Amino acid sequence: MTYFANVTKIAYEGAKSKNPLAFKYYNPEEIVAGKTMEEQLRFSVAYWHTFTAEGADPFGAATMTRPWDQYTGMDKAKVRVEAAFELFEKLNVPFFAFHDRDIAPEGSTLQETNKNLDTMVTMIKEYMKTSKTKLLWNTANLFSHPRFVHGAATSCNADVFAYSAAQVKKGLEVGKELGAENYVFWGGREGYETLLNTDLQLELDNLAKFFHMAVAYAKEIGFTGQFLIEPKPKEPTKHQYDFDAAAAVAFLERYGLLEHFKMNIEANHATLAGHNFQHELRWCRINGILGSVDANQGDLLLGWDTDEFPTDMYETTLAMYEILKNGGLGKGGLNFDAKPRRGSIDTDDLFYAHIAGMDSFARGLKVAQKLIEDRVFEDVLADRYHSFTEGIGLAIVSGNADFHTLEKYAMENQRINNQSGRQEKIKSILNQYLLEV
Ligand code: XUL
Ligand code: CO
Repeated sequence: MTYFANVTKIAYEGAKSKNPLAFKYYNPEEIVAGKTMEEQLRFSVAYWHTFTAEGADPFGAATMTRPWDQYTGMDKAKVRVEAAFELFEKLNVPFFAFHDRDIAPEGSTLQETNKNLDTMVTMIKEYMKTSKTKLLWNTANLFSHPRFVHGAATSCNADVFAYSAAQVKKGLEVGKELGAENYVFWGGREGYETLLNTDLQLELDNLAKFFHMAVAYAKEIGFTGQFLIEPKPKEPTKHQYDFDAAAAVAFLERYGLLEHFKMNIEANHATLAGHNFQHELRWCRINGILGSVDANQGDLLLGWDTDEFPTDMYETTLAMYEILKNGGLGKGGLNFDAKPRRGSIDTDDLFYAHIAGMDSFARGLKVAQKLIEDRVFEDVLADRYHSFTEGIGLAIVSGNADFHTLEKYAMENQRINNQSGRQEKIKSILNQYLLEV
C-alpha cells in the first residue's frame, strides 16, 4: 500500500537539477563543519501539520483531502502511521515529533484515551524498528479540549491541573517507550485573558509545581530526554507565561528549575514576541539553553502564527550561524512546525514544502559555515569592541574598575571618539556570501 504514489525517495541532485522532487542543496552525507549535513541539521517532521491538519482556518473549512480521510477513529490513526513512515522514508528524515492527541483520538474516559494511545505507541514502536526515523520529541496537547478553557497547569480548576498532570505523566512514559530525545512543554493555554479574574501568583506557583513534578517523575522512571520549554507570547491565550526565552528563563530561575530545562525556539513565535528568530537563538546560545528549534517562518503582514515552511535564506543562514556557534543542537533538531498554505491542497505539496525547508536550511548551513570560517562577524565584533581589550576597557571587563577610577578617567579624558557601526557595509558582505558561497 502506498499513500504517496507520485513520489519516490527524494534524492540529492544538486543545484542545477530541475526535478522539483529532488534536493538541490540538502545532501545528507556531505560533511559541513566536521559533521554530515544530516547530523548538523537533524530535520524532523511535525506529525500534527503533516498528518492531522487539513487546511482549515478560523474563517473556513478544510481544503485538503488526504488518503487517510476515508477512515475514522482508530482506523484513521493507524493509516496515518503507515502514511507517516512512508513519508519519513521518502524524505529521508532522521526525526519526527508529535502531540499525544495527534497519534491517537481521545476516548470517553482518560482510561480509554490512554488505551488508544498505548495501541498507537505499540504500532509506532513496531514501525520504528525498521525505520531510521527516531522521535525528536513528544508533548501533551493541553490546549485543544474544552476542559483546558482556563488553562492546564495554570487553570483555576484543580481538577484540570490533576488531569493535565496525568496526561504529562503518560506522555513521559510514552517518551521513554519510544526513546524520545526530548520532551516539550508548550503552554498555549498557560496564561490569562484578563488580570481581573486571575490570581497571577497562584498560577505561576502552580506552573512551577507542575514542572517540578514532571522533573521528579522523569527521574523516577528513568526518562533521560531533555526537557524543553517552547516560548510563545500569545495565541491562543492573550498573554502566555512563557512569553519569550527571557521570560521563560526568569521563571525557571525564580523557581529553581533552570538546570532541568532548555528552550525549543520557534521562528514564528519569536516574531510574535516582537523579536526576530536570530534574537531568540542568540539569547539562548549565550545563556547555554538552546535546546531545539521549531523551524518555520511567519508572515509579517499577518499578525498571527502562520507556520509557513522556512524559505527565507537570510533567516535560515543567520539561524544556522547561531546553531553552529552553539556547537550544534545536541539532542535537539530542526522540527518543521510548519504547514503548506491553505491553497496548497495536494498531498504532493507536503513533499514540496519539506524539500523547500530542508534545502533552505542546508544552504543556510553552508553559508553560515563559510561566514564563520572567514570570521566575518567575529572580525566585526573584535573591531567594534576593541576599546575593551586595553586600558580602561580592559580594567572594566576584568573587574578592576569602580566608579572612583572611572570618574577620574572620564574627567581626564576630554575627547570621546565613536566609530561607525557600518551596518550597511556588513549587510552587503552578507549578501555576497548568500549569493556566492
Ligand atoms: C503552537 C506550537 C505547538 C508546539 C507544540 O504554536 O508551536 O505546535 O510546537 O505543542
Ligand atoms: Co512549535
